[in-house]
Amino acid sequence: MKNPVRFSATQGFLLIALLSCLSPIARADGSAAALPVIEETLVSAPNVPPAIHRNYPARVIVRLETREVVKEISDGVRYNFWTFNGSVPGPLMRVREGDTVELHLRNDPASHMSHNIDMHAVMGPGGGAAATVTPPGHESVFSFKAMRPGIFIYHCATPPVPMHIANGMYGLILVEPKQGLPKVDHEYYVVQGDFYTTEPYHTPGLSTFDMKKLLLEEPTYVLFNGRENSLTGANALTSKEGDKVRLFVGDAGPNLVSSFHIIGQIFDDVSVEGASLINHNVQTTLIPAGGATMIQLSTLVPGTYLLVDHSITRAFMQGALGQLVVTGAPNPTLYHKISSGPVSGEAKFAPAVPATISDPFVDGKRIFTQICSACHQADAMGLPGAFPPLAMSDFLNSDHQRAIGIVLHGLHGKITVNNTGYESVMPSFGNQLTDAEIAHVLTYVLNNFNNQGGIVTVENVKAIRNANAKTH
Ligand code: HEC
Ligand SMILES: [Cu+2]
Repeated sequence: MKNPVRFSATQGFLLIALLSCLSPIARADGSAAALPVIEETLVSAPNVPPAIHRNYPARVIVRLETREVVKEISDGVRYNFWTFNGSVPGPLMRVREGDTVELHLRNDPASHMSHNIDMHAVMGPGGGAAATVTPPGHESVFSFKAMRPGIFIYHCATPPVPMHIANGMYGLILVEPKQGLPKVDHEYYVVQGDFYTTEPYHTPGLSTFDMKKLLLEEPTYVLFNGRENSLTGANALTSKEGDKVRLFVGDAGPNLVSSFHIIGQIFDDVSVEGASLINHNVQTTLIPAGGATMIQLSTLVPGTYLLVDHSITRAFMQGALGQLVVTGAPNPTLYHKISSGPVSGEAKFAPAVPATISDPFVDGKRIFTQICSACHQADAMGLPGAFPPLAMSDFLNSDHQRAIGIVLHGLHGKITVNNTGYESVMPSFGNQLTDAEIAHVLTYVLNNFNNQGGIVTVENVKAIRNANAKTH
């Protein structure tokens, strides 16, 4: 019998040529060694690497180092973070659909424990966690093919996993679709995370991780980019009138789901759950713990816009607050304040009880219960970190005139009451309360709650209201 498989010299040559052509794509070990190699440039949040303009796959080398660092979590409050590359979140990795990503994960020799990485862009055991367990002073290298486009969380997955995430070990990896993303004027990177400390919110000094609060899912801080005020003031995100902005927003948890919202902005396009479905005209988008999204918006009206988790306590009392500052000329067709000022004639906010009440103390108690106690509490003891006490308040007792001004015009900025600092906002009640009502409530407060007594008269209030009206 003839050998059924027999090649001529020419056929054999062709076969070898064909195999060697295919080999970069079809190698059995999957290492795609023939792809062009690109060293990923990493920058820290809220910045991101530039858009990808390639139309071919590459082998992208990403170098991360896990580091345990003590940094500020809020002004004057320090925390021992565990990080990728020293920052929370770790840098955003940007690759193209079809790329092979080669991750080099080093663990700082000064670390106290092993770390690894689970990337939600990976299809494979543990999202890479199984291949990257790295003790202090070691390095692990693993590669994966980024097969699906989208924006994905990465995080440390070393037990106890919630603790590694709660200490700041997370970031985002963007896998751009082959055709790229629509062009925008600015791109920013924000990751929300919840933090658990034994010390109450804003306790100066070093705060420590609290396992009990983690288990109860009762965070002390809920933060964008691992630090309160990381996106406010000089650090605010910026844009110009008419610009398009893309936000890559993640929620690392470990526990809370984010109701991400920008006050005064509607999102043009939101990639639902960071995937390929695009939703339009969204007010608030849900980001699950361990999820992310891409948001595109148009900044049409100049002003300062607040980024919040619209589980709003987290924004105003736990730190989940950022700013987007839009510069440009006012555009009255789109947004225009027409007027504000006192309404002529009778009181516009009719008091719930007629102001004919003869006893100022009864009236004062009514106003205190209806209005002041909402914040300062029924026992006037206030709430730590949020509302100062009116009970035994050295601040109140030392200056009645100032107290009248506070109720008339509100108060914000740093104050110290009974040796404790507060920095919050009290709204003004000058439009809502009459001079008599302000006199009554302050007199009531001054003569109750172990305060030092005293009387505030209608004339006192009138004088301060008029004095301020003149200077304004
Ligand atoms: C919406 C919450 C809120 C309400 C309602 C409110 N306050 Fe305040 N008040 C605050 C906050 C917050 C501060 C501290 C502001 C700061 O940190 O600068 C404050 C501060 C004060 C202070 C000075 C600090 C101190 O403890 O002595 C006085 C006095 C005061 N409020 C009186 C009143 C009175 C009287 C009423 C009712 C008419 C009232 N407040 C209603 C939130 C509120
Ligand atoms: Cu870790």
